Amino acid sequence: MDIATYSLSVLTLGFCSLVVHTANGDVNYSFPEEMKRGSVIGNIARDLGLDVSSLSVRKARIDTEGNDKCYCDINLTTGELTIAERMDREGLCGKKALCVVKCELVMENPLELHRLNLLVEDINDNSPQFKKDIIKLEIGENAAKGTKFPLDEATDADVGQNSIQHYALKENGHFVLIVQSNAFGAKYAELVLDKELDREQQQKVTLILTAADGGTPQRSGTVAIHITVQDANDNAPIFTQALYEVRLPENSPLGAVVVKVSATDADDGANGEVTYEFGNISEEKMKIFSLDCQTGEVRVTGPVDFEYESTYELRIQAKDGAGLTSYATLIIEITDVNDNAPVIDVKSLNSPVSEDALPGKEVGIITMQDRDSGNNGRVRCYVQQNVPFKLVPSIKNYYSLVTTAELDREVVSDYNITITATDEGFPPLSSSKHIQLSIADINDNPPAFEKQSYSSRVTENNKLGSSLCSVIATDPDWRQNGTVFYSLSPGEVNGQPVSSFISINGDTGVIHAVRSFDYEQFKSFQVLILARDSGSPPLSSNATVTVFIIDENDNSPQILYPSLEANSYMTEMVPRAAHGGSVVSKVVAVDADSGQNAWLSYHIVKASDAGLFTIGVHSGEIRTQRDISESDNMRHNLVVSVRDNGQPSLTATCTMYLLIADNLAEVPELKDISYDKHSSRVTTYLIIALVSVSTFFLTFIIVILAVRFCRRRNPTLMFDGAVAIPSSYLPPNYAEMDGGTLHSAYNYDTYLTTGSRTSDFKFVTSYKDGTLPAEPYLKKVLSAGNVFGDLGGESADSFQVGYYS
Ligand SMILES: *[C@@H]1O[C@H](CO)[C@@H](O)[C@H](O)[C@H]1NC(C)=O
Ligand SMILES: *[C@@H]1O[C@H](CO)[C@@H](O)[C@H](O)[C@H]1NC(C)=O
Ligand SMILES: *[C@@H]1O[C@H](CO)[C@@H](O)[C@H](O)[C@H]1NC(C)=O
Ligand SMILES: *[C@@H]1O[C@H](CO)[C@@H](O)[C@H](O)[C@H]1NC(C)=O
Ligand SMILES: *[C@@H]1O[C@H](CO)[C@@H](O)[C@H](O)[C@H]1NC(C)=O
Ligand SMILES: CC(=O)N[C@H]1CO[C@H](CO)[C@@H](O)[C@@H]1O
Repeated sequence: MDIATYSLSVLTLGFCSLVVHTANGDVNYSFPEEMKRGSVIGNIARDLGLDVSSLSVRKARIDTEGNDKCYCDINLTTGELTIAERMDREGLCGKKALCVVKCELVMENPLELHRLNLLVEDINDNSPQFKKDIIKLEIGENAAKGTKFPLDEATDADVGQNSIQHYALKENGHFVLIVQSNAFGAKYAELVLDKELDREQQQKVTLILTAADGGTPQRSGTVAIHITVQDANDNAPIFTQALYEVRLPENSPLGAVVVKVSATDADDGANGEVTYEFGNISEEKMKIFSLDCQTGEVRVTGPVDFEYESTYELRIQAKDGAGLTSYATLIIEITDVNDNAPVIDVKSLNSPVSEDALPGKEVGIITMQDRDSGNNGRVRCYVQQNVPFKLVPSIKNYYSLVTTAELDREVVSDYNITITATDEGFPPLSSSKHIQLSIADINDNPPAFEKQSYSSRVTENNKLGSSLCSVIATDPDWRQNGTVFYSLSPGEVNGQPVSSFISINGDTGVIHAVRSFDYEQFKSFQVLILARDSGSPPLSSNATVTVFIIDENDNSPQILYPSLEANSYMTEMVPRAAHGGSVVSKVVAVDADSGQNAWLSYHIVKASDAGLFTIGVHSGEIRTQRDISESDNMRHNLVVSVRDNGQPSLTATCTMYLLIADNLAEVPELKDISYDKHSSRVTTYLIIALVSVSTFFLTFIIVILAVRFCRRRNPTLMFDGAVAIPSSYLPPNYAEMDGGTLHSAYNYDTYLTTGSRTSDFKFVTSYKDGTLPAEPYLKKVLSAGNVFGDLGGESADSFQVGYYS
């Protein structure tokens, strides 16, 4: 038989027994669920009053109605009802309050059927349970207090007291729990916001919810509630500093980062995105600084000049995505850099400066300015070396330029003054300025002659207007103060005005002769030349010009003896006893010229007896050549020529008459010697006069010498060795040194150097000497004697008066 057929037969059978048993009554057993297999529920035989031994005979067994599973079994030997299968109340009955499992006891022979009611009692074998492990909630942080959030209920398979009795929430700061029952009586919980959430403080809140049943022991189930706090834009950006203070050196390069400001916003997402911008900034500052709106970096975009603006104050705004803003202040202090060189400014300059300005005179006012500050702006200034100027600090940054020494335009007429100013920055900057200062002239220099004395030689008989020499005086002063004019100092030469001798060209200084000079008249003269500048008042200086006149052979020798007019009267007597070589006479001649021109030589040109007489070439002495014999003629005449040594030479001739006799009585033909009675008489007078003058002169000299001798120990005879020629015959220029070929001018100089002690004396002497006229021979000698007498002995030593012999 298959299962279906069996079931049908049992069902049919059971229906029949159900009816039977209904008549016999039920047996109820109550026991907790989940009893072990084999656990004894009760003794069915005893409860039904059946004989135990008959059970197995009568094939007693437990059946269920229909297909229901049979959870019990019967021990045939003891009659006990045992658990044959685990019985889960929740599985058999679910939420039913009473769980009854029905089965039947069937016995055969006779068929006997007993209904059994098995009442399964609940035990707390199920815990409350939530649907999910985690409950996720999203709550905005701006949710108000008291807001309720329903939660899913928990479930518990147990019933009655063993089902969920209460909920509990783990202690937390924000939420409390209230428990509600729904329409079906199920309990559920609601979260109530007790304290507002702050996302910025706590982004997530985790709660533990516990559901507990009422069984013993109690069972519970938990669930985690994860609450995500959702952001609200409840925070404005906040700067890290309310006030940023930075120092920025001036001239910072473009793009340099000044500072980086930063603000944070606690909000999330767009609400927390901060952008920066300048708050209410002027155009001007805008050009200098830029602000990166994303990074908050402030950069330099324009020229930063401390001297223009030393502090900048900027307001910076930070804004989040939703428009909340906050502000910070940025103060940029610009620090000085030594980028400005000092500036030198000449405020005033007194140029030109007069050269007579005293040291310390202010010639200009100068300012020094440096736009930098502190040490960078502290200026030191100085004037370059080697100019007589310095800077004297005055008020503030004003300086006076003053002279430090006396100025002289003639030495330096223009100054190139360099003023240098240096500041004390690091590195220092400096600048300099050139000032042109010129010095104004003062007529402070007289003209200066090249030489204090000039001399010029001019040959006598010069042409009129011939130039003698030129003088030059220089004057270093400026323009008319230095323009020199020459003039002759008014004076006299030999009683005549200087201007009648020479003239001077006022511009060139060339001196011209105005007349023809005569050496025999004067040998030299001296004039004073003036040089005057054209300043006001003018300054002048002087120099002496000595004009020496050079002799020319313009005078022929002049024979003094024998006189040219001499006749036989002037015959010389030669004693008969005269031996050879004895002097019988002498030709005396002078020459007004000097030097070579006056160097005379004597020659016999014609003689009546050629062998008897000779003449000393230089002395003019006529000597016998041999002893005079009886046979010689009594009368002789010699023609003597006297020649000077000039170029060309000039000559003069005379005739000498010689008579060989011991006395005049012997001369019978004396009367033959023709002569002019008148001239003879004149000659006689002349001789007498000369002799007397000479005698007077000699007496005078002797007196003077005696006086001298009394005063001095070593008197010196002045005319020592002079030939006994009448001194009145001395020619004007005849005073000469030994070796008389010297030129008169040199001669003259010699006198001066040996004889003079002062130049004044020299001047006076030479003037007198040189300008003495030729005629008064005696006077000349006298004055010469006076002069030398004044000079004293030693000068007289070198003085000789004589002629060549
Ligand atoms: C047994 O249980 C049934 C219902 O399940 C009830 O009607 C009957 O009265 C009970 N009998 C006894 C003796 O308790
Ligand atoms: C901006 O600043 C100027 C002066 O600096 C002021 O006059 C002006 O009112 C300010 N504007 C705002 C919007 O603050
Ligand atoms: C002054 O000196 C400066 C620099 O040394 C020079 O350039 C200038 O030519 C000078 N001026 C005169 C007038 O010397
Ligand atoms: C010449 O010097 C005078 C002062 O002695 C002065 O006043 C004048 O200006 C000077 N002349 C020139 C051209 O420098
Ligand atoms: C010539 O110059 C000197 C000084 O050099 C002076 O003493 C004298 O008076 C001047 N003479 C004349 C005439 O100017
Ligand atoms: C089939 C079965 O379980 N029989 C048991 C009945 O009870 C007696 C005594 O308790 C046991 O010995 C049997 O094994």
